[in-house]
Amino acid sequence: MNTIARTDSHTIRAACPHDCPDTCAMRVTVEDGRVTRVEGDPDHPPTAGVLCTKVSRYAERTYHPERVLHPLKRVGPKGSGQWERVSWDAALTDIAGRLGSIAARGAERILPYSYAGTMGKLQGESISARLFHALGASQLDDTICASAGSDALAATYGGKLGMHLGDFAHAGLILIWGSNSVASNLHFWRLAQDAKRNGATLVCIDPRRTETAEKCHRHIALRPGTDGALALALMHEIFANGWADTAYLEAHVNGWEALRERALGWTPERAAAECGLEAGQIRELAQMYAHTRPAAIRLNYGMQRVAGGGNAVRLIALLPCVTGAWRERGGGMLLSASGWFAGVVNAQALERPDLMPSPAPRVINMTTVGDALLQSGSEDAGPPIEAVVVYNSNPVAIAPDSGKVVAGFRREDLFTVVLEHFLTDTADLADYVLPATTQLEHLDVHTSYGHTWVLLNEPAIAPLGESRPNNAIFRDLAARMGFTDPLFAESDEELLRTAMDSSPVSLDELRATGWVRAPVPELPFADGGFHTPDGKAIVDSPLYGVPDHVPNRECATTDPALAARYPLAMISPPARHFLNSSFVNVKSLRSIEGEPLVEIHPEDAAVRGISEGMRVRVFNDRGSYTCRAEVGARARPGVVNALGVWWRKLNADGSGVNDLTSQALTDIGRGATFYDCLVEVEAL
Ligand SMILES: Nc1nc2c(c(=O)[nH]1)N[C@H]1C(S)=C(S)[C@@H](COP(=O)(O)OP(=O)(O)OC[C@H]3O[C@@H](n4cnc5c(=O)[nH]c(N)nc54)[C@H](O)[C@@H]3O)O[C@H]1N2
Ligand SMILES: Nc1nc2c(c(=O)[nH]1)N[C@H]1C(S)=C(S)[C@@H](COP(=O)(O)OP(=O)(O)OC[C@H]3O[C@@H](n4cnc5c(=O)[nH]c(N)nc54)[C@H](O)[C@@H]3O)O[C@H]1N2
Ligand code: SF4
Ligand SMILES: [Mo]
Repeated sequence: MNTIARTDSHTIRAACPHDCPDTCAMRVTVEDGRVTRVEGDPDHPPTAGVLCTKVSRYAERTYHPERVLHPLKRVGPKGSGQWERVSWDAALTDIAGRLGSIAARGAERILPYSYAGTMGKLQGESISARLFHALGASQLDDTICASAGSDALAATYGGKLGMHLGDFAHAGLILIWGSNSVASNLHFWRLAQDAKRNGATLVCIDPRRTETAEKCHRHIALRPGTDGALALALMHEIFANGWADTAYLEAHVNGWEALRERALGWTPERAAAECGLEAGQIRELAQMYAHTRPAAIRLNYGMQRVAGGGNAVRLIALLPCVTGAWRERGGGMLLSASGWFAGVVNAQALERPDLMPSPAPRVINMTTVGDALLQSGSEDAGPPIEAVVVYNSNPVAIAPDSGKVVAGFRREDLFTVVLEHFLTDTADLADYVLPATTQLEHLDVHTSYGHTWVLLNEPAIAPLGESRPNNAIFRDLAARMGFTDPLFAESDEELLRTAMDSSPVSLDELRATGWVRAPVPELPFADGGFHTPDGKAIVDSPLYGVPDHVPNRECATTDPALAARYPLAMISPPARHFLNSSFVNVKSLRSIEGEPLVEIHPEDAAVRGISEGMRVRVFNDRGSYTCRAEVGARARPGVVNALGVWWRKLNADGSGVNDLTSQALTDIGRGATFYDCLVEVEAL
């Protein structure tokens, strides 16, 4: 029987769709056709029955009175909030016609813009990608979050590979590096607690005194963007004192001598000056890391959102080679586990990049969408962008340098279609808003970047109102644009079979249990075997050379004149009860977060006449952000923390933290540099 037609009380197996390394298995209780409870699956090992506060409120988000439940067409000027309810038929006929006539002049004038609003393989990118590939639309370079770290891992180990999540429980030392795990990686944090109970030492390396930092044994509060220098100084100590595992290096790391040579130039004193730390702290950390076994590193993407993010990830990723930590259960490092899913869920078969014309259409970097829409940056090769189709993302809130992003989306000559659950900052500037289903209303399959299970998400309820899964919308649009090949009409069930066709994970088992572990070796790199051509880790990359510390673009070392005008470094890590800009409109969660705020150290506050709770203006040459000051020790001197990402329209003056951030890119991976940002703060 079709589960969504049932009227009795029953439970559905589902998966959390959000961009979070934990990818929880969920149990959804449905009573009389309505979801009454969303809980963590107690049997799924990483989830262990627990969801975070945000997703425990998923039903509140799904039944939110402000859900967009029928297609909307703009009737007033852009951004005026004047909408007319239209039928699906009218909306899609008009959209197909508009996109078709733009494509007739050159399909690169159309830009699809999507990210990880859902991490589902089916609703994330399948029929959409097929359509835009076949059309020859501009390609989107998906750099907004993780590309510096991803490309750095690929350049070091040949892929996004790391320790098993469960093995952190066996560690004797865990460096939690650029990760507020309590907020953003809760199920790792549980294992770190297990390790702690068994005597492990936890060290947090983060400029901010986060919820995580205050629960660790040590907090190394370095300046933003100086992680590469710290990693080099740790290696300095390990090599200089003869603590390196030269047997491991010799057997499994190409060119390790070049790494030693580079590290020997980074004394703890030199790094301490760069990082804003004491040399003694670095010596002590090096000693701990070299001598505590097993030693694990949980790196997260927070530390790679700076000019030198890629180099820093390469250096930190090599630390377990230098000490041979990979040899032991509980030793090694994890940034992303997604490389383990190659061949497990077939994304190529879903997205069909082979449908693209030759030569391939131009690539637009999603991080510099502001410049791309205004043709104001370096990314202006080719014709102007005349249409944007946004799904699974809220660029007006989350992309850097909002002043330009907003101006771009406000262009009267730009045709914008947004598939959404809510009237977000981006939907507000659309010509059409099309209602999409949530995870409770559609089928999907998930991999994870923090563990190694594949999960199935069965729909629990029928789509609310007139909402439709992304795929249903793109199937209908493709047909109206004349794409009649059956591959544009594959149902979600067929897509699921396509994705799992040649997988080592059985679809039948997945349907029966809801989650299946991908085949990953137990101690993957105990004896080398990295995913590089010769199985050895790489120091001297043909693309990027030997890794080094690359300072922030916006700091006193690189740009003293700028630092004189804007002396405070701003980072904008996620607020615990939001997920990027998702959940900001869920009242119960927003009331926990309060209002947009910036944390500032008491010394920095005092010289500016700022006291606790005061309204302040944070500003630089790109823009300004108005929020409340929180004076205290969460911020280190010289650094302010503006937690994100609030909806612009929920702030009194409509400003957002990304009014301040820059479109400059990382050293590796063309990624965003949200945390490489100088500002000044003044009382209002
Ligand atoms: N609750 C919640 N969970 C989330 C998210 C969310 O928005 N809210 N976002 C999700 C997403 S999209 C991602 S990509 C993942 C990972 O998302 P991340 O953005 O990595 O999330 P955090 O774990 O908060 O890590 C950021 C941490 O890095 C610190 N940091 C900033 N700059 C530096 C630096 O230069 N060096 C070092 N060492 N630390 C620095 C910040 O203070 C913060 O504590 O989390 C996901 N989980
Ligand atoms: N200043 C600053 N900016 C940041 C960051 C930061 O740390 N600081 N973090 C950056 C990072 S790491 C990331 S990953 C990006 C994230 O940026 P985005 O990927 O844009 O993530 P969200 O803001 O969560 O927006 C996702 C949107 O997708 C919608 N959505 C969810 N599911 C579906 C679906 O099935 N169909 C459709 N059509 N829509 C759906 C949601 O309603 C939501 O509005 O933000 C980046 N921006
Ligand atoms: S957001 Fe992360 S921790 Fe929360 S339910 Fe989803 S996967 Fe689990
Ligand atoms: Mo992200």
